[in-house]
Amino acid sequence: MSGEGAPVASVQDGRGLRVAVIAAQWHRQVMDGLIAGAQRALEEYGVEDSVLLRVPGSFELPVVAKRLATTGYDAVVALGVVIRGGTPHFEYVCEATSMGLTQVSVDTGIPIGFGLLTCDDDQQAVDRAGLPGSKEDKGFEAATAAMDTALLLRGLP
Ligand code: DLZ
Repeated sequence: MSGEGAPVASVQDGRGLRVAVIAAQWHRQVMDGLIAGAQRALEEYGVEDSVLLRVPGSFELPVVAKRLATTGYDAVVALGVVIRGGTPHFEYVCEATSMGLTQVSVDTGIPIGFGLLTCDDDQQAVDRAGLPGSKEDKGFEAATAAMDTALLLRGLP
């Protein structure tokens, strides 16, 4: 189910990790797929300490990510779906969210898995949602990226 060029995942031992998953509430079916993919990744890594929080929309992901990243979580997984509409709103939400998450991650040193789908239409989102028939599983990918990075950082001075 991974896209071409996606890294070959190898399951690591994430038992000591505290992981927070934050998920926006727009586009419910696709979000359900992303959340399920992220939770499956946490299960495969054996994560025993995790939380799932819902935020109103993708724009709210960075501020909640910052709180979690500064209160003891080792990794945050940010999930959202933004579908292009007829106004420039899409660009504003996508840019603000991705810049905000980058800033939080770099400023705090806590990895944030980037599970924000920015799509032209519903089909592109479904294709990436890890649902039956989807081509990719971006929730799973974002979670494994965050956990792999947290484990990597643990081994660095
Ligand atoms: C307002 C809005 C719109 C039009 N579209 C989306 C979307 O496709 N995906 C998403 O996650 N959120 C959307 N939002 C909500 C904004 O992210 C935000 O929650 C509101 O502007 C309130 O701050």
